[in-house]
Amino acid sequence: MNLSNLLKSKCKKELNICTNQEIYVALLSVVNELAQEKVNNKSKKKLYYISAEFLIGKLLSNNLINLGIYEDVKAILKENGKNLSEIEEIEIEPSLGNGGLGRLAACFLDSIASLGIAGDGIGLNYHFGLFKQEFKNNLQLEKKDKWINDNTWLNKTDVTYDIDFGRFTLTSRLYDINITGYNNRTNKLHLFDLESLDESIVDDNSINFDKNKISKNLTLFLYPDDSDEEGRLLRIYQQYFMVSNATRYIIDECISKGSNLYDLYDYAVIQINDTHPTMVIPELIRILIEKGISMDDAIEIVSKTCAYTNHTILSEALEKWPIKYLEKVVPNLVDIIKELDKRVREKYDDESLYIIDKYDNVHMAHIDIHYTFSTNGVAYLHTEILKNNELNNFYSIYPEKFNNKTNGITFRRWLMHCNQSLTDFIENLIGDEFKKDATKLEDLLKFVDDKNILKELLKIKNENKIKLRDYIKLKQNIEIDENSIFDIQIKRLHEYKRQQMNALYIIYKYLKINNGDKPTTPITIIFGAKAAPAYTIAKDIIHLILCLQELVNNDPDVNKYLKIVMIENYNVTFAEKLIPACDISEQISLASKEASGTGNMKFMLNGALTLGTEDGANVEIHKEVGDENIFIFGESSKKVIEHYENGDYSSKDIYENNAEIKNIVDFIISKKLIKIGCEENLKRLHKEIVTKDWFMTLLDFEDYVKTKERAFKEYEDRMEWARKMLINISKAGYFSSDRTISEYNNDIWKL
Ligand code: 26V
Repeated sequence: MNLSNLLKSKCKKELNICTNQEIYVALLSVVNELAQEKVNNKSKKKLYYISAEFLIGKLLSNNLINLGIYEDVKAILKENGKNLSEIEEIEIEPSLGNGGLGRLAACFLDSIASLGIAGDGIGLNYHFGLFKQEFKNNLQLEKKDKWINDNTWLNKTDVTYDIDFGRFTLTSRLYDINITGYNNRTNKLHLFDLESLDESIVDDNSINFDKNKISKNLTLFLYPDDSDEEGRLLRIYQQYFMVSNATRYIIDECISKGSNLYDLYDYAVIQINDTHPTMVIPELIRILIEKGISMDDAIEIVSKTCAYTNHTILSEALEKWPIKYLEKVVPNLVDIIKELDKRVREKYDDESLYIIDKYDNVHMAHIDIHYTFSTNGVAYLHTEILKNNELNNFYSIYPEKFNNKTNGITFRRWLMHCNQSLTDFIENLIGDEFKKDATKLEDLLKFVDDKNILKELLKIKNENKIKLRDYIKLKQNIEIDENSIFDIQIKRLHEYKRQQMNALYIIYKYLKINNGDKPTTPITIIFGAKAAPAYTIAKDIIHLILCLQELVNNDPDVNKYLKIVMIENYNVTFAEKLIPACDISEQISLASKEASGTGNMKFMLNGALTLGTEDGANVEIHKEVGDENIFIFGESSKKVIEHYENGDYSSKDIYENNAEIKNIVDFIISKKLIKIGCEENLKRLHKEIVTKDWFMTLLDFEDYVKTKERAFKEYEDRMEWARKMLINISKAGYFSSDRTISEYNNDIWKL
């Protein structure tokens, strides 16, 4: 049946009289049918990518692109007076991730399928996701994000398991989402859910619920608040539920393909995405022992089957669970974890390598490194810091296990889907090979001195800026000028990412403009960020930005030159509109702290120039584009690490000895801002910056301002800027997740 008839048959009437909603539902069904035809269950060995987050974004148009029917569907709808982008608006974005870690997992699934590799994702189906962010009185409020309705990509399966928590048993059910590859096979994202979940226990309009009712709350939220013991226990319940289901599923599938379990690693490779799924190691050992395999053999089999990816060096983010929590939640695993620890102690006389420390905390990452065959970092610098600093003791005993896999992004979503005009422009210049082989983008370098081409590139950027202008007006009722410079910082809110430094720049600029020192080209500074509900200082930073937004945008003397936008409920869908419209990409983390970053790559690919520190993958972006085509500032990671080692950084010294900085920082608690905001929050943030500033904002502030001013100045020369844009786009090929996944496959998975 041709596509048009198939669609009609799903709608059961002529398309021109269907509502958008009806067409959306029909497309969902068409896509699932076509995707299902491409599922391939024949391969012997398979990858299982276990992750607490899969930030997949809306799937309709990506699936249409990957199935090769996007243009056809668009045309058929147009013939019938319908508009595909309006239909895309109907889809609700699943709220299954927090930030880069979850979005990386989603890009990886796309690339795995697109490269034709047999590999499925395994995670949890959180009904209310992370949370929906709302702003009220310039503060962040958290609401439940009910993303599941009758028309999602979730397909209910017959697979259910009884998961034994020692003190009680809970039943799971598996829901599958089809992951279509670009002109290739379909894989699956397996999301386990709790059969007895009760959505009604969450208060309306909030994220509050009884954390003790595990049989009702287990899959309500991603990262439920863990500032108290109940919250921490709930996270362990969730993690065990995830990995116990995963283990059962993997073992069943491998046995059905003929594994005798002694050869499990010939059938399965398990990639552990950060430490949230670490308990898969003792759980798999436990199940193998249950099946009659000895402890020695079970440990060996599991160590040959599992590999671990580290995504952060921040010690507060490296999971440690008190053994007494594990005794309560997963008593079946405790003896195994103690045995794993005992074996480490027998071999090494070095406390820093132990799994259970002297305070009886279980270090999850240590289980991973000892009992998997591969530990990788996510960008060159990050892996070097793991090897030479953070995990140096482990690196000394297992040099062969450590490897780097620099992150990547899928160009299907972050170019072809989100920036169709740029995609067409590139295709007209160099053909369509870059869609399968991203390094072909380098062919664009032929055009760097072609004025007409550069003008066309600027025109595309300007059109994307107009689209964003209209979208922001529609969503947030803020008016911005498309001829201003769009300077964008979108990422989780965290002190190490230093949104506060950008906020201080706003104060700097506001004071300058008030003093009559006006920028030649107006500037629009855009933020998007959610702060963890219990992370007070992060929420204070959002508060500061929102207060500045109110102050600046309502000041008639300033708002002609400077505008601030804080995007409400920043998510993948919003990112897809922001990134193509960006001029300057803010990647300003304290050097050594951002493991990689992936937004930096998306911006580069869409022709934004990076303003950044030598951190994470910025280092590699810098190397690709050269000094001329990026704005680098700030202290090096080496120096920063030395500051931490010597404990010799003092923000107070800088504050007290630099009158301009003092003036800017003190503006946080000025009458003007306190009138707009909450005195308590602003004072707390001010104090934090002056007396602690753990992530060294003031250390880099002057260099940041200087470099940002230089970038704004260089923006004036439009041709020169466009040349830099084109160079960034042409050098982005390395950051395709197809490259990353090929490396994982060649070095680790071997599928
Ligand atoms: C988690 C937490 C949890 C609570 C306390 C503070 C804190 C700080 C950081 C994190 C991050 C956990 C892991 C993570 O999401 N890492 C991100 O992984 C991305 C994909 O590899 C990478 O691009 C980002 O640089 C890295 O931050």
